[in-house]
Amino acid sequence: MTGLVFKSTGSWYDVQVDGRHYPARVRGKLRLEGIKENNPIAVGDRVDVDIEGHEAIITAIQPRINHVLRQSVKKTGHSHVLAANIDQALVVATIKQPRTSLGFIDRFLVSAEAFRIPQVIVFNKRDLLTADEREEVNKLINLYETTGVRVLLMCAVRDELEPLLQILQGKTTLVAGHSGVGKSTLLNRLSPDIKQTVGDISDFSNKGTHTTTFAEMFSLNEQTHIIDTPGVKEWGLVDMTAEEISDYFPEMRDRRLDCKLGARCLHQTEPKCAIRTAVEKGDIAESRYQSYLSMIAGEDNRK
Ligand SMILES: Nc1nc2c(ncn2[C@@H]2O[C@H](COP(=O)(O)OP(=O)(O)OP(=O)(O)O)[C@@H](O)[C@H]2O)c(=O)[nH]1
Ligand SMILES: [Zn+2]
Repeated sequence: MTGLVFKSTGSWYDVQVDGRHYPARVRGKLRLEGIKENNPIAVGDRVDVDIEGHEAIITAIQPRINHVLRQSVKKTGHSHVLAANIDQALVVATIKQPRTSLGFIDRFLVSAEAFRIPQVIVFNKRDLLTADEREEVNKLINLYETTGVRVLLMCAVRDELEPLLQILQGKTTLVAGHSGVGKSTLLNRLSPDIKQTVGDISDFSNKGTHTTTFAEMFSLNEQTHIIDTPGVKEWGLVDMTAEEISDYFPEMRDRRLDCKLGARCLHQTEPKCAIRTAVEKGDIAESRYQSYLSMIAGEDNRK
């Protein structure tokens, strides 16, 4: 039988089989091609299971369409699979109370792009914006839409959820956001289950450390899933070289072929750089270029 992994603590799993949830464990040592860890089962994985009484036994991990890595908590250089089989990645951001930095948004988008996952931005707390701030957010919406991102401006406490539900329907969406942006407010409104299940986390907390950094999946309906990622500050830019980062800025990807130094150009001070020329002409947004520079410098703009 096939099961879908909703929760993974590294030793126990919550697996849905035929619409029912089972606590699950692994029999033997499972490996997945290209992954060094043993039993690299992640939220979103499809697994082969046997049902034994009230428990499910995972016997194999099915091939993935993709996965997202996060760096190890202890910064040992190892990375873990945070979630698998993701259709899109959504970041909740705010212009104020608190302000999400563009560096954080860009880093999120670039990381998703590197895993070939389409992106969505929800700018929340629309109700708090002054006319000037509204104009600022409209410019950002325009900027991100031209780079191929879907963008919604909303008020999580009041708005109809229909436009967001349309974006989510039929997909598995990884959701991230800084503390305070209204992610919980939004998720709880999307599904009453989410609050309940969040309260259940203590069942798992004594079975593994770092519980708060585990991703968890919720169903909105049979075809629609949300993966909440508390540890999102740690994901992305894993194993990425400076040379490849501009490949994950869609507006830089094609232009960089025109740089005089070709693939060796890092678009900093090199001569005849097509990216810098495009920034000077206003064809690439200054804020995106600054995010790029900060990423290749290895700066931590996960705030
Ligand atoms: N004015 C306004 N307040 C909002 C909106 N959405 C959420 N809030 C408020 O913002 C605060 C933070 O919301 P949360 O949903 O807890 O934010 P979070 O992103 O989950 O943050 P953590 O719980 O810290 O992870 C709460 O007081 C919410 O009521 C909104 O659209 N407008
Ligand atoms: Zn260049």
